Amino acid sequence: MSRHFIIDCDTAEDDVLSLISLLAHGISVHALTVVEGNIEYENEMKGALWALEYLRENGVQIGDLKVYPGARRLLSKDFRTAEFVHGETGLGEIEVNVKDYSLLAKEDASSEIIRLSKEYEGSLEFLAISPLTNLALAYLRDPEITKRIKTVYIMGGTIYARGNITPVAEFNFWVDPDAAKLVLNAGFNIVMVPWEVAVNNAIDMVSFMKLTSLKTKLSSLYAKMYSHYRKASMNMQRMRGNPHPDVITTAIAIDPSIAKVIKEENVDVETCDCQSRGLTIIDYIDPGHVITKKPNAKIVYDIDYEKFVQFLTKVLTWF
Ligand SMILES: [Ca+2]
Repeated sequence: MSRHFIIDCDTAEDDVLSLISLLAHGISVHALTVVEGNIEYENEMKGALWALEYLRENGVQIGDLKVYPGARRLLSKDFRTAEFVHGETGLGEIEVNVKDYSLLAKEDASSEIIRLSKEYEGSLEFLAISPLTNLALAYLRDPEITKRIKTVYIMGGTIYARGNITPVAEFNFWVDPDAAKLVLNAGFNIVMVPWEVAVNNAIDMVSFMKLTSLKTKLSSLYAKMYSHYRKASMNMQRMRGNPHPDVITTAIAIDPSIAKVIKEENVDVETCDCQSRGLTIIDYIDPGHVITKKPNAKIVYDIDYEKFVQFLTKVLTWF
C-alpha cells in the first residue's frame, strides 16, 4: 500500500536529505510546506525549489510535488535564524540557483495541509522537521484535522534539556514554542524524536568516510551539502560529527525498527519568553502517580546507529 506524506521544512541540508530519503523509498510526497526557521525564509524557499529541480534533473519522478509558502512569522514571538550552524544557503557548498519557479505553488501551506488531510483522510502522514507553526495554523483553522492525519512525526524538543539554541532548548521548539504546545496537546497521533537522539548518533569519522566515498551523485552531494553543518557541529557544539535530527525522524517514519527505545509519555513545552523558553517537559513518572498526565506522544529515546548508517548508505546509492 502506498504511503502519503507532507514534508514541513525549514530548508537546510537535513531537510533536503529527508525529502530524498522518502522519494528513494518510493513514498508519495504531496507537498513541501516551508516555514520560518533555520535560515532566512527566502533562502529556505530557494533551497526547497532547488531540491525539487535537482531531483527532476536526475530523473526522479516528482509528479505534481510543489513548494508551498508557509508561515514567515511565529504565532506570538520573535526569533532568530541559525546561519551560523547551516550557512547562508543552508546547503553548504551547493550553489543554489533556482531556474524554475513553476514549482512554487500558488496555494499557501496551511490551506494545502487541510486540503490534503481531506484527500488522504486516515492515511496522510505529516513529517514535521521544522518549527510547528504551519501545522498549528492548519489546526487552528480546522481542529478536526487531528482525526484525519494518521501520524505526525516531529523532530523537536529534548529529553534531558540538552539544548542547541539555548542551553536548555532545542531550536524547533524554541523558535515557536506556542505552536509546539498547541500541536502536542491537540490530540494528534505523535511520534517525537528529541535532539539528544541526534547528538548521540552523530555521524562519526568512520561512517562519514564511508558515506562520502560511495562514488554516487548523492554521495558527493552529501559531502558538499553537509560540509558547513559538520564543521559547526564539531567545533561549536562539540559533537563527534554531523547530526541528522531530521533524517533520523524520517528514517523512523520509513522503518520504525530503526528506533531502539520508544516510550509513550506526556510531553509539553515552556512558552514563556524567558530563559527557559522552549524547554521540553517530559512527564516520565509511572502512570498511576497522582500528578501523572496522560501520554500524548511516543518519544524516541535511542536508535540503532548501525542500522541508521545502513539506511543512509541505501539512500545515497539511489543514484
Ligand atoms: Ca529542518
